Amino acid sequence: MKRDAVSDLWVDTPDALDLVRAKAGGIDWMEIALRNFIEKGYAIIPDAVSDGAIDRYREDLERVVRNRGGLKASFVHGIHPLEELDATKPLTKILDTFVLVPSALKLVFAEKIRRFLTSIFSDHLLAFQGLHFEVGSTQAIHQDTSYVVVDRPFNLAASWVALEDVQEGSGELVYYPGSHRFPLYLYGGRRLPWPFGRQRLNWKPARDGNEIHNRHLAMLREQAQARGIERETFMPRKGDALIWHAYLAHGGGPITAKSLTRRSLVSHYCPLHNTPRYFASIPSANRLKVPVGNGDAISSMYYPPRSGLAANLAADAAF
Ligand SMILES: O=C(O)CCC(=O)C(=O)O
Repeated sequence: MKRDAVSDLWVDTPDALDLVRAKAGGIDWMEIALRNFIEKGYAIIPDAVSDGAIDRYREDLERVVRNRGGLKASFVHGIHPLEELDATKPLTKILDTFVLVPSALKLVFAEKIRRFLTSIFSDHLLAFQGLHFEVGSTQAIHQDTSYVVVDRPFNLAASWVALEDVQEGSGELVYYPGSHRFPLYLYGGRRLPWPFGRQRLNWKPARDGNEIHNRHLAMLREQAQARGIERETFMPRKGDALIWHAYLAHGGGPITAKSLTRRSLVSHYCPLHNTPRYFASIPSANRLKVPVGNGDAISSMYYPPRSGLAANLAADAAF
């Protein structure tokens, strides 16, 4: 697979570190964050979101949940109305809350997060595949490119925003620093020669089966071990954010203190000129990049845009 088929972002070029100073525009925290993103595959942005914005989002979310406002959630691989699931169970993810709870947009597009992502993408942002967690996910360490698919696979990043101070034992976010430069693990293309069996970074369970995916997860552990990379843990305060590279191996650590919550919000982004692969599998009327101001946009595969998305955004005059 050719490098430019994977990414056309400056942060993935061999001379990226030489460009950091100019790209940071004299802003110290940006320079540190860009350097970390390039070298380690993630950047931590302290105080990315205000407590007030988080409190408002959490209150609005609770109200929408109480009113059975139509939110959906995934558990393992299935998608269900939230009311049918227990959000306090690990692996339950409330989907695209920014559609039905517009105050989420203040978190998804918080100024520092926007500024950082706009710099690495050299474009406006499209936010999609939002995940709200009440407790630690306990998800195995993985690379997002397996499941979050964009027409150019590394033109993708995610933000993880702490909605409360994270406590030890709550199933903290964990990751292998530097794993964004691990060799590409390719799905497809094994049984038939190119172009019939085109190589991909994403996993298609029905076609690929579980074995090749399990080997991918094992490979991440082996690569880390072979390079002497220790797993790191994110212990943020409320409002801190971590941005991960599309290929950073990360997951949810074990929950050893069962009573603890670990509220967090994950958003995936690509440059606005790129397109998530799911656009091909949803009704054409829903293939929208809905503007949210500042030139950025959101999209959702879970909620028909006309029945909420655009209307809610218009209603939230404060944004
Ligand atoms: O927050 C976590 O525990 C992990 C989240 C994650 O791996 C993801 O959203 O891709």
